[in-house]
Amino acid sequence: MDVDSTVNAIKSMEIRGAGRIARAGASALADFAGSYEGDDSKGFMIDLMAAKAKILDSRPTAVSLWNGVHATLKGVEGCGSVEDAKRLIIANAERFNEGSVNAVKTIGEIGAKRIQDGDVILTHCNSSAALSVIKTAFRQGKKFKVYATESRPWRQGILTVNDLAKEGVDITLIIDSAVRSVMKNVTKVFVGADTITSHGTLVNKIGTSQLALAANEARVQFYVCSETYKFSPMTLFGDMVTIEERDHEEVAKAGELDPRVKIFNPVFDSTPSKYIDGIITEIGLISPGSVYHVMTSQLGDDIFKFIGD
Ligand code: RUB
Repeated sequence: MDVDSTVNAIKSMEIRGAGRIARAGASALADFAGSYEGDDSKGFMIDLMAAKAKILDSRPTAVSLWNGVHATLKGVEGCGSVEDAKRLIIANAERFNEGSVNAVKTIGEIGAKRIQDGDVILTHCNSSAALSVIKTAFRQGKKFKVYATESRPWRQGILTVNDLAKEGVDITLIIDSAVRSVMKNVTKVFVGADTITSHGTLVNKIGTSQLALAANEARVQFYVCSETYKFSPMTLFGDMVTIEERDHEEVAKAGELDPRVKIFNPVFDSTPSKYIDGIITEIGLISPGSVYHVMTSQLGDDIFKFIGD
C-alpha cells in the first residue's frame, strides 16, 4: 500500500492497533522506496522526509509507529546512492515487520504461562499482543473464561469477542461501565499498550486506567502485553505522550444532542506504573521499573538522537 493510502487507512481506523500501524508505516516506506523513480539523492531524501512526516502525523499516541518508521529509516543518511537507500529501507522494513510479528508470538508464549485452569480473565479494547497470550493459553488446553469490554466509542471489543469466540474461548462481552462489577470474579487482567514511558506508565485505550484501578482495589493481577518497540525514547527526555482526541461523531450522532452540549473524546489514557504487576514483552516478563534499562540498552548511544526529535 502506498503512503497516502496507508495514512488514510490509519486515520480512518481501517488499520488500527499499535502493532499494526507500526508495521503499516514501515511497509508504506518500503513501498515508497520500491516505487521511487530517479537517482538524485537530494530529491529522494526530501520526498522521503515528506513521506515520513505524513506517516507520523496519521495518529499521534502510539510510539510504535514512530519506532517502526525510525527503524525503517535507520542508516539512510549514510547511503551513497538512491539505489543503496532503497535497498536499505526495504530490508529494514522487512526486518522490523518480521520482528514485530515474532514478538507478538513470543509474548503469547511467555504470557500464557501466567494463565491457569479456572482463571477468569478480563481484557480491554482489541490488542493483538493480549489476544496472543489468551489464544496461546487456550491452544495449550487451559480452561478459563474471558470477559471483554465493549470499548466505546469505537467498540473494538466486538472484534475481540468475535475473534475469541471463533477460537472456541468462553467469552462474555460487557459494557465498559460493568468493569468494577465483574472485577470481583476476575483473577487476571491482560491489556495491550500503545506507548510505555521511561518511568513505566502505560498509555493504552481509554478506560484502561479504570480497569487498573478496579483491579488494584480487588487485588487482581494486572498485566500489560507489549512489544519493546512500544517503549518511548522521547519520554526519557521529558516529552509528554500526546493523547489523541477523535471526532465527536464517534460519541453522539449529528442532531442527537442539544447544540449547547460539548463533547470530549480522548481515546487513550495513562495508567501509572504502581498499578501494573508486570509487562510481558518479547524479551521476558519485566517490571515497569525496568523500562528505562531495556530502552537504554537496546538503543545504546542512538538514544541521544531522540532528544528533541
Ligand atoms: C487499540 C489499543 C490497543 C493497543 C495495543 O486502540 O488501544 O490496546 O493499540 O494493540 P485503537 P496491539 O483501536 O484506537 O488503535 O497489541 O494490537 O498492538
